[in-house]
Amino acid sequence: MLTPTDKIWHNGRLIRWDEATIHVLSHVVSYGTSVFEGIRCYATPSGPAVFRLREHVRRLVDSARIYRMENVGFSADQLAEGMLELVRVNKMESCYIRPIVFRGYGEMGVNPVKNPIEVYLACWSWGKYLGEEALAEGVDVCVSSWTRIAPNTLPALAKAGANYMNSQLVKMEALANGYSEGIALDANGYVSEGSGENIFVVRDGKIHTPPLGASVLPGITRDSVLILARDLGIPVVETLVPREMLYIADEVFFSGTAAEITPIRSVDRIAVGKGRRGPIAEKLQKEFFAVINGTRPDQYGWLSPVHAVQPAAAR
Ligand code: PPE
Repeated sequence: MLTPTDKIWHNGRLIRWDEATIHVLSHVVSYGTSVFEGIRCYATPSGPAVFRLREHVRRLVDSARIYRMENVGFSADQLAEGMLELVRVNKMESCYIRPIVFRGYGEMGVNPVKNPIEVYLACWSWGKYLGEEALAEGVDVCVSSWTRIAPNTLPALAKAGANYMNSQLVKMEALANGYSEGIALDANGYVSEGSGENIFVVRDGKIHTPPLGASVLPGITRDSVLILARDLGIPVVETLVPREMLYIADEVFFSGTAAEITPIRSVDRIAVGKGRRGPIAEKLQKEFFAVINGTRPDQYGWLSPVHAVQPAAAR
């Protein structure tokens, strides 16, 4: 169960957790009119720091724009500052941050534009997404019988609430059949992504990941993996991945804010490689965790400290 924090940010104002309620006839409830983000704040030796805050805010603004919410009422800087303030007032060392932009209460009917845009920022403590052992041991997954949202239906580059009805079908089917997660194929039958993760496939030392045209969310962890792999000198390509590549791969792994970098040890009960975490996933995890835990200098500028850094003279 969700453990409440003190405050939630609503349209620029901090309100109590229990006050953050909406009317049942808000546009979002009937029509799914929302875009959102998922961001992690990590405990580092110099205090809590938000991972790739700018990139997440940018994707939120992009998602809103795709749905013709051209002005959400707050600038990217205001939203970013709102999140840092939220983590501060809730006194969190680490947490998951969930900004949500949606169409609220006003008019009924499919046309959303007369309904007010509401912006909420919330945070809470969120542990390991696919189970405690997943990061070290890997997870057992299946290819879903559900197809990922297709081009010209729901735009995959937007992180919209409605997309997650598709993700829920994928996830529920996987769990019902005894798997941790499902992988959806795109409308052309190529590998797309997990219900809440991007996917990577390794063969002969080279990493493959589906391109943005394969109905994937442009994952920020995905981008981080591409950068880390490049800097480790591991060849990586964004390319169409046929389903059967999953069965003959040396390694397969997921990336996501919640899932971080999670190895996959079997697909459809076929062992991936040796049936456990592979060396490339392990190497990338090591790099990734060194950055987010702040045990290595933040060479990419990926961490936004929650507490303002004191100028040297004031220390
Ligand atoms: N694809 C999907 C469909 C997706 O939902 C996520 C994030 C990703 C890829 C990875 O994107 P990124 O987080 O930017 O690296 N899924 C979020 C939702 C989890 C949830 O259950 O809610 C997340 O990981 O925060």
